[in-house]
Amino acid sequence: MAEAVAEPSAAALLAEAREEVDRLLGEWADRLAAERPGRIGEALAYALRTPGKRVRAALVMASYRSVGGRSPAIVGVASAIETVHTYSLVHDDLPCMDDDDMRRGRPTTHRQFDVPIATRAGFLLVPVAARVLSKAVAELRLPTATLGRLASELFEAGGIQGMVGGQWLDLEAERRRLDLDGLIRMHAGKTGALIRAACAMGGITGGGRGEHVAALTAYGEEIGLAFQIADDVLDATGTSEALGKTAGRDAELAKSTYVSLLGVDGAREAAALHARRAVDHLEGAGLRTPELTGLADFIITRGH
Ligand code: GRG
Repeated sequence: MAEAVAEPSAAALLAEAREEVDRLLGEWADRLAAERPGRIGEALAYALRTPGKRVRAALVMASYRSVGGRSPAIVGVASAIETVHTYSLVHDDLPCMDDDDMRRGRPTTHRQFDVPIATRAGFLLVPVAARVLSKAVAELRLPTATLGRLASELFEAGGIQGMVGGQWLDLEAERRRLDLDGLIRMHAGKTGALIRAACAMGGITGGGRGEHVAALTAYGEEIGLAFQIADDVLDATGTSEALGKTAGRDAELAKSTYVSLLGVDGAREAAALHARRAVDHLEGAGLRTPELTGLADFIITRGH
């Protein structure tokens, strides 16, 4: 895994997010394996237990705290997003998409099990995410209307207007050169939508005022782009060992990326620009916190 370089409060938050989300998703893994004994239950548990950086979870938690949220039960909302993200990784690695063998330093789910099981486990994680979210909202004692708002944010971001739509553009763009606008559209959907939703959901769960949720959403939109640009740079410059997945896949698949369009230095500058814009949105709304600025910095410097 890429080494985390983050300012102290962001580093502490990421460590907290990893510990808390791993614990909660570990409980869900046990529950699902007991509900569904056999290979599918095992595959669900395997995918949920793979150790990610939990950046989206940390963004939920930091956004929640930035508007005054204080309950530790926020980890449930964070884990719901991480569950959707995990499903996307299981499917992204399938032979019909990126066809990868390693993820998070471990064999991908279809390598550990097989393609039909990994395909089904990926789909099954979507209703699991809904269950995780709904349990979290009950624990936070929030009204049903808030559950509806959070579910809309999460599942719209995960759908054709967001992550699936962006991945679709990505698959269509293989071996075809995209221009910068096309690339931004693809990145904003494929990676940005879920990250944007993480920030919005943190603000909504914390009961943030309209303009605060809007600023967090704008921050999330910029930071989501910065994240995917940094991911493109890492794919081009990192090692498989450090990344926990096969490095250099974008070039192998002849994908258009920020690196193929702007070069490594140009891509790094673009990531830094989006991160700066992200923090400006917070500043404009008086929401700048060390955790949120530290996460913006972590996103563009990770793996350096
Ligand atoms: C049916 C077209 C269609 C799509 C299904 C597969 C899919 C949905 C979407 C793919 C979305 C995807 C994999 C985007 C890449 C996002 C990304 C940069 C992942 C890496 O995120 P990290 O670094 O990973 O946060 P960890 O492992 O730390 O969680």
